[in-house]
Amino acid sequence: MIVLLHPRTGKPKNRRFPLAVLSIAAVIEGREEYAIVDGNLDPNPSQTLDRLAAEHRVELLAVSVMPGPQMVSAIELCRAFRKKHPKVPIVWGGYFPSLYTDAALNAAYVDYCVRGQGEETFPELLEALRGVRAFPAVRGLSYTDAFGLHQHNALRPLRSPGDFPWLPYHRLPVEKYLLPTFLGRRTAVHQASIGCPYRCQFCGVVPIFDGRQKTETPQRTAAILTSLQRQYGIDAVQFYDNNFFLNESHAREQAELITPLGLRWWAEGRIDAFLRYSDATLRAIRDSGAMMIFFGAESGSDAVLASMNKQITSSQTLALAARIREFDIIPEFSFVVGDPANPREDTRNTIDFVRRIKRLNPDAEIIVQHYIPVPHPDGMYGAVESQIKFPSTPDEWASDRWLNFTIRQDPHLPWLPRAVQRRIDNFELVINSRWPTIQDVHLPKWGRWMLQSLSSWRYALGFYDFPLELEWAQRFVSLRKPRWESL
Ligand code: B12
Repeated sequence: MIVLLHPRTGKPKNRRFPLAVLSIAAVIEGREEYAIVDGNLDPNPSQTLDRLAAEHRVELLAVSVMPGPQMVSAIELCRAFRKKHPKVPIVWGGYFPSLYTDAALNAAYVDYCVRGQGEETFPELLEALRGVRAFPAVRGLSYTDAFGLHQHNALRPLRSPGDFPWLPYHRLPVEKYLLPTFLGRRTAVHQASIGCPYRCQFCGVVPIFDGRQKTETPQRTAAILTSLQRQYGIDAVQFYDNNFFLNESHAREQAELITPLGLRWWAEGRIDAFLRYSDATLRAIRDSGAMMIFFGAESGSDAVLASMNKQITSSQTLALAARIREFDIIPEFSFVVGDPANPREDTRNTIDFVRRIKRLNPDAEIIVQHYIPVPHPDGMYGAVESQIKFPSTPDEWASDRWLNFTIRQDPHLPWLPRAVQRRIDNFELVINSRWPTIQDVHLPKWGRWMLQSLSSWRYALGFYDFPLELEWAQRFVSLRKPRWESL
């Protein structure tokens, strides 16, 4: 038996289909005996792994690992599993081992890493383990050879998700994954494409997919969503694509095909692409149920945008903020704050820019993130290579210092003065309190009102320092949020 493990990523109320392991399951479905263990659902995944190992001959433990809390959970589970079942090989796949392959291989509980797309590499790894293929012949695979050296086989060309079978949703208790969100009562997730064709120098997608993207046809996306609606009654969907909208005709066709389903949906798009679309296309997107689109605005300074290789301008962001309002789609603008060349000025500019956006479109949602670098083939944004040395083991990545870095909280960056970091955090707190996100369906009305009342004077005066009362208020309301999900 093969065990596919999706370690816990967060709170049960945020549980979604574990698409990464489902994509691997899809290519072995009907051909291999396998089980899926999802740490977002299973209260004791370690015990489940032991039970499976006691009841079956487990041939391989295959683990999906994203940087951050999921990696912490993966370490704990893999270490315990290795101790009890030392003969079972362990493979890691996903963003963590793809970005930090050597660090992953340095762990005593990781034998193989699958870099990038896994659907073809995984069955070939099984063949290699069974002795019918040589390990060096498995593209996308990394491993430690007999001399203790890390071998990184060449990456394989990207394939469209449409080239692989549909996901075997029936292997999961689907009901437990269709939870309420701001979009609907039964929200599904779907990823229609893999990779991204842009090369932003702060982004962790580029080193893995090297500026490439492959997308399934709009017909296939629509057929999958139709089937999920018929079988399981979904009424909303979050698209996980890094870049859901390609050219205008694709976007239009996609929108028209899903309109009859009456779904409400969220996706990520590019500001420049959206600005180019005609009014008719934007209306079609809205009519198909688009409620909110996430856009990487990143900065209000054109010089900073150029140094990130973002390929948009700040005036495009302002134009989109105004235009999209007419179509009743909420834009969610994300910012990467703390330009290493001048973090103080960048922070000041970004705060001013966000205020301009809010004047143009008060419904716009704002995400403020500290810039944290990732290894990048074109060089890290800010050319900070000499200032940062990444950990060389997963355990070090799991330390408080590096976990805070990964989740962009208190990231301890040598170029970011503490006072500026605090300024960014304080601004984020004020703006999140002044306009609590509509995505938080657990926030009661009184809590929303309280946060808005407490923060409005601060926002009006541009006074963000020492927001102790807001910290307290946020904690107070989050403690009293109703919990409607059950494990
Ligand atoms: C959904 C998601 C989340 C969800 C996770 C929900 C869940 N599934 O349980 C949540 C909201 C929790 C989340 C959080 C974070 N995320 Co996130 N997330 C994503 C997102 C949008 C989709 C991932 C996904 O499921 N894709 C669908 C599957 C099919 O694709 P995939 O994961 O790439 O899997 C393929 C391959 O990687 C490989 N593969 C994956 N696993 C395995 C396992 C095996 C055994 C094999 C063989 C192959 C394999 O094969 C799969 C099929 O080809 C991606 C962006 C993206 N579009 O990829 C960001 C992304 C992965 N997240 C990212 C980050 C940084 C985070 C956070 C650290 C951010 C933060 N500020 O806190 C947190 C912490 C994560 C945690 N809790 O551990 C980054 C990672 C790169 C980086 N910069 O380091 C991404 C790429 C976003 C970005 N553009 O920066 N995230």
